[in-house]
Amino acid sequence: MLTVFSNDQLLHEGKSEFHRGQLLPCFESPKRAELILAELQANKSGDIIAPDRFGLEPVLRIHDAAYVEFLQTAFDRWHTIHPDCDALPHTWNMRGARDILPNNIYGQLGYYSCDASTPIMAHTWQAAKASADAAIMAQRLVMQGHRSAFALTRPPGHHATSNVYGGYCYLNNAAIAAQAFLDGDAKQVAILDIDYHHGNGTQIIFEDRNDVLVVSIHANPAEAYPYFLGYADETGTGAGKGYNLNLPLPDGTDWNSYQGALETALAAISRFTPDYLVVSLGVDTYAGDPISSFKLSSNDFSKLGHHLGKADFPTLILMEGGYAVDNIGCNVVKVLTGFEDAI
Ligand code: SP5
Ligand code: ZN
Repeated sequence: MLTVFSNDQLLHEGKSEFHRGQLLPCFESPKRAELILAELQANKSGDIIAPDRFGLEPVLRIHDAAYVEFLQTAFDRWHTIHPDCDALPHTWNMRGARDILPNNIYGQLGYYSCDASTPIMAHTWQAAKASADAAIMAQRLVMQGHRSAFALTRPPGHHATSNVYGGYCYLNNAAIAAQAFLDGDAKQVAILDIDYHHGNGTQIIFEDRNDVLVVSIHANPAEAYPYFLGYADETGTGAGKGYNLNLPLPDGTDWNSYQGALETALAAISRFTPDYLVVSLGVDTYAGDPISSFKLSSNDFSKLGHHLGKADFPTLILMEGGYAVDNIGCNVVKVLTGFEDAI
């Protein structure tokens, strides 16, 4: 499968994230992308090309202009005060309080974020934009007739909303790509999110729309990040009622129970008859993942890829999470190879 990736995506390298009372080295590291690339090359998985630069227009179809400007300038504002560390928020809004943008950088970091595990450093914007460009480039290739393409999007995107970053995500690559299909020749697009964590950003972006079906298989939010969204009773709002499907699964889920959810998800997508399928692929469902609790094996990822290929849609696969770095390349290659073997 053709892969799209820009070396600029490696430039984001957060020092630490706040994790269970401690600042720990970031789980979401450039090494993840390097190891996936190395494994793609070792397996002669297909060409790896750099994306064009697409400007801000496709990003602004999903994200608020003020939020984008904040991301572009936040590090410089922080750096003049704190030259030795990354920007992390420490205060967020609360139920009952007001939706007002504070003036200083500390208040604004809290306003535009949802957690303290997502640092902003010198090159965060450049890398996040390059990651979105990879998604858009791969989207263009699929729209031009490629059966599939893989955008090695890192930093990931599915936790970002139109105006909130978090969960290691700044720009919602899947949402940007889905909108780009609709702004091209598509009438309907499905997003299948198979990261371990619920794609809360993607759900929020599309929950009131019926031109994008969002289906997510993920850990029960009562027990797992992002905690406050991802329950089965969230089916969409307004015109989007019936166009959101959440399939939360318990701790310890293995392929046996995962497969049923995947079949349910793909059946719902087939009924929707999308023009294109966007897959938010996380391999943090792997048994060895350091921050997750599902139990998929490397071989299960081949079966997963096979199901995706058999679904028979023009498909854009985007990278989301996966933190077992020793196995991340192998697991991603298994998905892509399983996909190609099915078509
Ligand atoms: C894109 C993506 O996968 N983002 C995930 C962000 C998760 N961040 C906080 C994780 C807290 C994990 N709890 C640790 C369980 C350790 N066994
Ligand atoms: Zn994840």
